[in-house]
Amino acid sequence: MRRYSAARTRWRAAAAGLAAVLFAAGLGELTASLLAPSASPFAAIGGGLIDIAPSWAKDLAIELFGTGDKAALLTAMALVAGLAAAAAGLLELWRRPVGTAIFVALGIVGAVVATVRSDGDLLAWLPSILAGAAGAIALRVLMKRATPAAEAPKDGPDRRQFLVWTGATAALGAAALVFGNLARATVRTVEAARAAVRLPAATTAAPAVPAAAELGIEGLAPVITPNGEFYRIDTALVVPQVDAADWSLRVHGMVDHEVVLTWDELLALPLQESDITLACVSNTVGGDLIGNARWLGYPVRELLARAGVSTDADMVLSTSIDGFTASTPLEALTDDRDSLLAVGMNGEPLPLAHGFPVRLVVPGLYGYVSATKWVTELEVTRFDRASAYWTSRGWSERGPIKLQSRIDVPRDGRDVEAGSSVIAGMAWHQHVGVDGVEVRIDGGAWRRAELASAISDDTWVQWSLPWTAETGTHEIECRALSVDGETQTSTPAPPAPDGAQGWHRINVTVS
Ligand SMILES: Nc1nc2c(c(=O)[nH]1)N[C@H]1C(S)=C(S)[C@@H](COP(=O)(O)O)O[C@H]1N2
Ligand SMILES: [Mo]
Repeated sequence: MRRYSAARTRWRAAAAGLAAVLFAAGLGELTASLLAPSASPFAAIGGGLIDIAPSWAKDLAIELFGTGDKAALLTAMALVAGLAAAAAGLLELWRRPVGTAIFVALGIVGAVVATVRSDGDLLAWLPSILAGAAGAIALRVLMKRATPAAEAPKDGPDRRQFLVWTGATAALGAAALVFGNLARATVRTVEAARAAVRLPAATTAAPAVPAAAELGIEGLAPVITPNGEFYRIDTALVVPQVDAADWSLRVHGMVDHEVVLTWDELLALPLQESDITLACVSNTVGGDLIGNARWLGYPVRELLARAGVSTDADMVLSTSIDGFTASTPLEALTDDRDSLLAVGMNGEPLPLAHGFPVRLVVPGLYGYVSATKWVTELEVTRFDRASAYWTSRGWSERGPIKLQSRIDVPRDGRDVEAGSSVIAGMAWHQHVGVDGVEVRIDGGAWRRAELASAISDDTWVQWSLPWTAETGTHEIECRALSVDGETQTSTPAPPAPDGAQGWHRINVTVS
């Protein structure tokens, strides 16, 4: 047997902590996958962190990671969990039972957060409590084997025994993690329910997309964004699983009579199809948190008319199954625009991540004040009586989408071959309309680009300009002109509080 070494014991304690946390996480995920996906300790604590994080942290996360913000959060949480677990191992070595107490405490925190965040899920606390207890017990058991036996303190622990026990614990945990995620993926009842949905044809179909709306330039965003490429932004760490058969929408508040709508009732109503470009207020100048789809849904205007809206009301607070809320100016839901209670996206039921079974889509407003996914409630109210998820976190109360344009071709920073070339991009000012786009090179004169056919004022539009590229480095800028006479401002502004602005400017090298 090797001589007992304090340094080696510290490594063993840290390893015991890591194995214990893997074991705990595995058990937590496995039970959550069988009970409720949102009750997984990771999802509960991550979701809680998203809710309590200050706005600047969320803005930064979206700016840095875009739609990868959730993967970034999970990676960071895994790293922190690993470090905390190693620390718990060391603390158990030096100040027993502080390490095991940390596991128990984290389990309790997870259970409380999961319970608070769950929609009446009676067992939401269970995965976290099991995980905390499993972690504490695993740490106890492994630490016994990491430290010398009381009867032979000079000999040190049995090295082989420690390795076998720790390895087995970690392997069990990893297997449970993998199995838990597989189980969740194969259960997928809501994905199956979605696959079985047959949407009715639209009573009012959208006109065909004009052939001249799509310039077909390589590298230019297509005028209709395929569902798989559509940006996704939301606060839901785990995509809510709402079966259409269980879905209903309640319209209440300042109305003459409450209306409750089930999925079957909704599909039986005359549905309308409309091409609408959705944009996120967090989109930076030149960014890609914007997409255009053909939506199928019931006009919100008709639904509100059925409920009878009080003349005192000026806002509709929509609520998602996951607790997210948006406050939409009433007039945007009652005027003649195509605000939809949408069930279809580009000819399919809504993808789960985009709000299956039902979401709101409102032309002209950023998503945070309008596009509630997994929507279950519309409360007719007033701006001075209620506020919503983002507006209570400092974002502007009204969220009209700003006049914007972007250069897609050539890509910023790319090399361009000298000679005849093309500059192309997108421009948008939803529910107002784009009248033109101008481009200038190296600060020279503005030149009018050719505008593709717009699908409608509610959608973005492609533009292009032939360019004879001369050797050297060049700066290219664009600005859009609005149907209402506005010229896109050069004054830059960050996304908060009401959307980014300024000209998109790129630099390329021609050789
Ligand atoms: N339930 C729920 N709906 C939501 C959000 C959310 O966080 N939760 N985010 C909103 C925001 S900020 C935007 S920009 C759009 C994005 O819709 P998409 O993910 O389908 O592109 O959804 C909106 N609807
Ligand atoms: Mo957004």
